[in-house]
This record gives sequence, structure tokens and C-alpha cells, in this order.
Amino acid sequence: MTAQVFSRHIETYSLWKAQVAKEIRAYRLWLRRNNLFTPEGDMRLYQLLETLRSDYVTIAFAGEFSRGKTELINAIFFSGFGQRILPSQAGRTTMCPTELFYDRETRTSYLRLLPIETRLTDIPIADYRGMPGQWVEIPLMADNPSEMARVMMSLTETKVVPVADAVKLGFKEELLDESENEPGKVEIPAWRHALVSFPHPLLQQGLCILDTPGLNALGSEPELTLSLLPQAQAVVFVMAADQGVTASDMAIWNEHVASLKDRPNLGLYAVLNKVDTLWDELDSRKKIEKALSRVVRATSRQLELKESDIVPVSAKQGLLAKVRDDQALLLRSHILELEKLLSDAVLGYRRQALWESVIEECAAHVENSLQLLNTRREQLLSQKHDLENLQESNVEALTGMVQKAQKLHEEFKRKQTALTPTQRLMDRQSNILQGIISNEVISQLIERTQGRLMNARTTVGLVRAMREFFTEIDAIIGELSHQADLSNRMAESVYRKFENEFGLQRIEPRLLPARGFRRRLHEFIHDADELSRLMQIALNFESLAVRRFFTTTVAQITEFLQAVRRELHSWGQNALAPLSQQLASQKLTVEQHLQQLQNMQRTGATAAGRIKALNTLVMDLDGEAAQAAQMLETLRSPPPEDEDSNVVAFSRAWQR
Ligand SMILES: Nc1nc2c(ncn2[C@@H]2O[C@H](COP(=O)(O)OP(=O)(O)OP(=O)(O)O)[C@@H](O)[C@H]2O)c(=O)[nH]1
Ligand SMILES: [Mg+2]
Repeated sequence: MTAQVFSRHIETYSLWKAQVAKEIRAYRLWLRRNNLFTPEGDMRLYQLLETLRSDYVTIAFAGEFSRGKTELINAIFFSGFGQRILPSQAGRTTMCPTELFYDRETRTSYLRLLPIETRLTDIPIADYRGMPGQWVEIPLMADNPSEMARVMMSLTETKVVPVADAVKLGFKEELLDESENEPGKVEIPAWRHALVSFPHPLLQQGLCILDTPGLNALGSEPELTLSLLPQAQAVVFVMAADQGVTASDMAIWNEHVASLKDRPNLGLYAVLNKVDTLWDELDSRKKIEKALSRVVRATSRQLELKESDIVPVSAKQGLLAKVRDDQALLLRSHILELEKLLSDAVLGYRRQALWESVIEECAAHVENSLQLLNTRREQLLSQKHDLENLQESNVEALTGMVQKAQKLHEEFKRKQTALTPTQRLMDRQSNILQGIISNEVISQLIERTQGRLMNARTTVGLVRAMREFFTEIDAIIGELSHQADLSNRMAESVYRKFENEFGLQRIEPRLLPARGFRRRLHEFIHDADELSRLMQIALNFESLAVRRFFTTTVAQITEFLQAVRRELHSWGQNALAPLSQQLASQKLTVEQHLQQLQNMQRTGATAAGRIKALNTLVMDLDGEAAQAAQMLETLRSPPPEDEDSNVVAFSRAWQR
């Protein structure tokens, strides 16, 4: 059925993820079976599985007040309820950013509301997520649509406060409505943020939807612009077709959305909603379509966005058509075109991100193991060859072979010992790397900046203090990148040394993404810097707003650095793993052979039995290698929907 575009795509995506997870789990068992298990390697594979498991796909809706963002969400995702679930009727303004998802930890349905007064603290929303006690929680009954819709009305709640209090909370006075009943007071949103969890099939499969209010919410919640929007896989900017791009649309676009255009792994789309207001009984459809393409062209020019990324739709008629199962109206609403564009984009980008963060590394791991098996195979064949040359009950020759195996065994032991100081060197290097961005260094920097912010007397001074913070953090990451480069070269030379001196197979070490660290930070600094500039222009840079902006920025950077530290730690632990694994594997094969030869010496058995056993071993090994090759192929095969996806060329992931 056409109305199932999203569900179908999400389902295919989930199946693909399940398949990848299954392969990784099978590979973990395979490693144990083939004596290639190491605790660090296994831990890493477990972490990659967790990354897959905790994967969310996010679509965010942004735009000016009353353009139909919420109606669009109702139409695309929740028409199955047969009624509006989120409040999008006339006069029902979404008052706070709302995230809809399924809470997989608690597996419960709820609406959680964060009181607006929490803006007076310095705590960013991200930290409040971990403090359920700070939210007002209302249970949801997912099987009762009208009850759900009633509870969701809380998203539109406002409260009346004195102007001074509203300003303290970060609102701009000129944008607030005066209270009808209490002159001198103004109306502000009651809530700062909302989290909605319920077991809708799409949400259960990891979809997360972010609805944002128009009305200057983006301006007063820096976290939205700095973190929530950039983390989405698709951002939909909603405007009204009958108005085109208005000045206030343009302001929101420039300040909060346009910078997302160049983000890797994020699709940015514009929607011209309410096309039904242009439907006119007297005008022919052709004429209306023509008028629409003119609006699309003009929008494309103004937003500097491709025409194919701009979709005219009617959310209202789309919802109606789905609820009434009216196919003609559904087509006319163009809602399915938007659904197709969005589902292709989000899933394509998300897959690519998973490819980079999980699959590439896993595949490299499997390839390494295959090489190890190959070496093992050669060892077994050479053992067999030696035995075949052994004359019947030739005691002397057997003694010679035992001695050879013993020597080889000693040699591997020595090589393994030689790895210990090298591991120490890598540990030291990993500590140096982690030290560059240690908690201590960063806390001191934050404290220094806080002092500068306190002492700044003017807006310009405040912005300068923020800039200095960015410069210093950039210098720190610059040093980190430099050291990461050195570490990579060190790892490479260790690998070449072992390859040359110990005759190990050529393996490429896992390298640190030295330049990637800097790129990720630059993206963030660019957004934050741009935002601070715009805040300055908007003269909204009062000290509280600056403090909140700063704490959000700090929270983001801290989170980024924590992730980098984890990456560095894992690198330090795993950098030499392929080498030690190769030595351990070869040593084990020699050890087993030695035991068998000594057995033969003791029992006077002929070589024939051992040759037969070796043949079986080689055959088993070939079977195991075939399995690993199959895993590799499954891991790397593109998901089924990919062929018709016009958004992301999967092969691009290879070029990074
Ligand atoms: N004619 C028409 N009206 C629409 C359409 N989509 C939404 N509306 C109306 O526009 C108004 C605003 O819709 P919402 O979905 O609440 O808009 P929003 O962008 O979420 O607005 P805020 O939450 O205030 O930022 C409501 O009265 C809707 O009924 C549409 O496709 N056609
Ligand atoms: Mg809304």
C-alpha cells in the first residue's frame, strides 16, 4: 500500500541492521571456535553491536510559527490513529520542542515535560535527560487515541508571568503576547522541552521525530541549533505555499538551518505546505501546478536549495485523505512524495553512518582473521610436508623434527616477549594523547573562560571571551591531531618492523582518525561561532543567555571529547592486537604439532595417523574460512532498498 512508504523503508532498514548484528554475533562465536578470541577484541565487537542496537534515526521539523509542522507530523507518521494526535488545530501552537520516540530502556509510554523555570539553571537539556525527577510525567495510553490527544494538549500550555521574569527566562519582550486578563504580564510557554515515548511501530524501530515550535524557540534554546538539529538525519524546513519565503522564514533559515546544508550525513529539505489554499475551483489544475512550480523555483533561489529538495504539499489534506482512505486526495496532497524523499534520505544517511562507524571496522576485523587462518593453513601444510618425508619409524628424523618444532616454539615465545615493550610504548603514547584532552586541562580552560565571561562588560567582550575559548580548544585539538599523526606513524613502523624482522604477514594497523577529530570540532565551532555572532546581532546577548549558550557549548564539547577519549583508549588497547594475535595463532599451531610429534616419539606411532589428522584440520579450516568469507560478504552487501535510493551512493562510504 502506498500509504506505508515510511513503515516499509524503516522495516527494511531494521531487517538489514538485524542481519548485520547477527553476522557480528556469529563472528564472535567463530573467533572463539578458531582460538582467535581476545578479551579486548571481543569487547570492541560488543561495543559495535551496542552502537547498532542504540541506533536512532531522527527527522526534525523546523520553521516559523503556524506553517503546519505539527500537522505534517500527524499526517506522515500518525494518521493510523484516525485523528490528530499532536495538537495542530487552529490556535494550538506547539509551545516547546517535542521529541517523539520509544524509550527502549523503560519500555513505557509517557509524556515528560521539563518546566520552563529550569532555564534559570545552567544545566543543559542533555543533562536533564538523565534526571527523570526534574520532569513532570504523565502516563500515556497508546491504545486510546482520543485520550492520547487530550494529554498531548499539554504541549500547548502557557503561563502568565511578569515581563521581567519572562526576560530572565530568555524571552524577548517584543515577541510575547500580553495577557488578556492580567495587564502588564505576558504569556510564556509552560514547558521548556517535552519527551514523548509510546510503542508506535515506527518509533519502536528506532525512529525519533523532533517537532520544534516557531516563535523564537530556536533563538532561546541554543541546544536545538547546536545539537538537536545537526544530529538529525533529515531536517525539514516548513513554509506556507501561499506566502512563499517570508522575511521571518528567511531569518530562521539563515540563523538556524542554512548551515546544515553542507553537513555530511544530513539531508535538508524545504516544504511548501498548505498547497490546498491555492486550489481553486475556477482555476484549472494545470494553472495551479504552474503557479506552484513558480513558487518552488523562487524558493530554490532564495534558500539556495535544489528544486528537487523542495516539496509542495498539503499536510491537512494528506491527513484527511489517509484517515478517509481517499486515494485521489492523497495523490493531490503530494504527501507521499515527501515521505519517499525523507525515508530514502534518512535511511541512506543513517546506513552510511553505520557503515563508517561499525561495518568497515568489523569487516577489517574479519579480513584480518581470514589472513590468520591462511597463515595457519600454510603452517599445517608445511608440517604435513615434513611428515610425508619422514621414513617409516625413522627415530632420528623424528627427533630432528621435534627439535625443529621446539626451536620454532621458542622463537615465537621470544617474538611474543618482544611485543611487550612495544605494547608499553603504545600505552604511553595513548596516555599522552588522552592527557592532551584530560578532564583537568579542559576544566581549567572552562574555568578561565567563565572568569572572562564574568568580567566582560560589553556584548563585544562576551563574544570575544567565547571566541577565545574556541581558539584555545582548537589549539588543543590541533596538538591532539599532531600527536595522533605521530602515533599512527609509530604504529605503522612497528607493524613494518614485525613484518620484516619476524616474517609476519603484512597487515595494516588500525589508524586514528587524526584529521577527523579536527574536522568534527571545526564543524561544531563553526555553528557555535555563527550562532554567537547572530545572537550578538540580535542584541539578545544578555548575560543569562550567554551563560546558557556557554554551558550548552561546553556540554557539547565535553561530550565530543569524552567520545574522543574513548576512541583513544580503545585504540591504545587494540593497536597491536592483530600482531599479537598472529603470533599467538602461529605459536599455538606449532605447540599442537610439537605435542603430537612428542606423542609419536613416546608411542612409536607412524606418521600416517598424524598426516590424516592434519588433512582433517586443513579441511575444517577451509570450512571455517569459507564461513568467514561469507560473513564478510554479508556484512558488505548493500541493503536491498539501496538500488532504488537516489539519495546516497553507498559506494561513497569506501572513498572516505
Ligand atoms: N489549509 C491548510 N491548513 C493547514 C495545513 N497544515 C496546517 N494547517 C493549519 O495551519 C495551522 C498551523 O498548523 P500547525 O501544524 O499547528 O503549525 P506549526 O508549524 O506546528 O505551528 P507552531 O506549532 O505554532 O510552530 C493550523 O490551523 C492547521 O490546521 C494545510 O496543509 N492546509
Ligand atoms: Mg506545531
